[in-house]
Amino acid sequence: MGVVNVTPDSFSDGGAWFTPEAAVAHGRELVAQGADLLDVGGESTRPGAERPSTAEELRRVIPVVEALGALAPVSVDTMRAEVAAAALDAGASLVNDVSGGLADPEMPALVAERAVPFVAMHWRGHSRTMQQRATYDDVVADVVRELTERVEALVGAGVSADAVVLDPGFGFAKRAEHNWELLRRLDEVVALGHRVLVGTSRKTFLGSVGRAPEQARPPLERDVVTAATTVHVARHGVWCVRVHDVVATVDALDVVAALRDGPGPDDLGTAR
Ligand code: PMM
Repeated sequence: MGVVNVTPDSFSDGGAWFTPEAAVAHGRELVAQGADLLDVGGESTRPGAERPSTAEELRRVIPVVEALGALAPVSVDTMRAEVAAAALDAGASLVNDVSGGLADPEMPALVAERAVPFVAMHWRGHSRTMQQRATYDDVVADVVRELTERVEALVGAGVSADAVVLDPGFGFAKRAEHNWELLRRLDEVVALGHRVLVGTSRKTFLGSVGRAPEQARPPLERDVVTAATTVHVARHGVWCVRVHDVVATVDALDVVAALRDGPGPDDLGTAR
């Protein structure tokens, strides 16, 4: 899943694709590089971010979904049922809600009615205050329990269990040690039996891995460490990775496929 952020303030690619033309061109490039799915979002969820109005979010997202939906499967990254409905009408085929249906009480019914896949991420509150909620007894057990509660609520609202994709929510109300523990014990999330989506791409905990805080990698220099996490999670049975750098991700997934299946038919072992 390639990320198309139509936002002025995302932490990872802050404003680079803010005009509809730039966002569509970027999405086109990600598909050419091998993305199977494009995630179009109009609200930044970086820690501390303020929310755009619904009208502004619609203005950002809908023209881009319309243009890219003709080219590839598109998911809409939104916490608002009204935006999700308009995006589905404009050609999106999946809803990615970082609040797992908690932010907008209308969301579960909409997803049930439209019968589309729904990514329910682990979430404990909006970005402005979420890092204050990063307290856990056992982060993996707590995330698994809270995701299970979301599945029950969604299914109770009429969403098919098969349509629910789960995401542990890397970086959302999580400190670095929480993110690493979730990666280490990802099997416990996969064991819930749903498809799993992982979004580690360019997150802060990858900036500082192996380095002193003052040497931390800035967001645009986190694609190699992101690809390393992709190898790990792909080997633990995740269905999808949400990433900014599709080229590095395809390379990482080729390594995983070669480890699993052997090298491809073109590799005669003569090159080196
Ligand atoms: N992370 C961001 C935005 N949307 N959606 C899902 N399902 N999982 C994530 O981890 C996730 C997401 C924030 O990253 P960005 O600002 O780089 O898009």
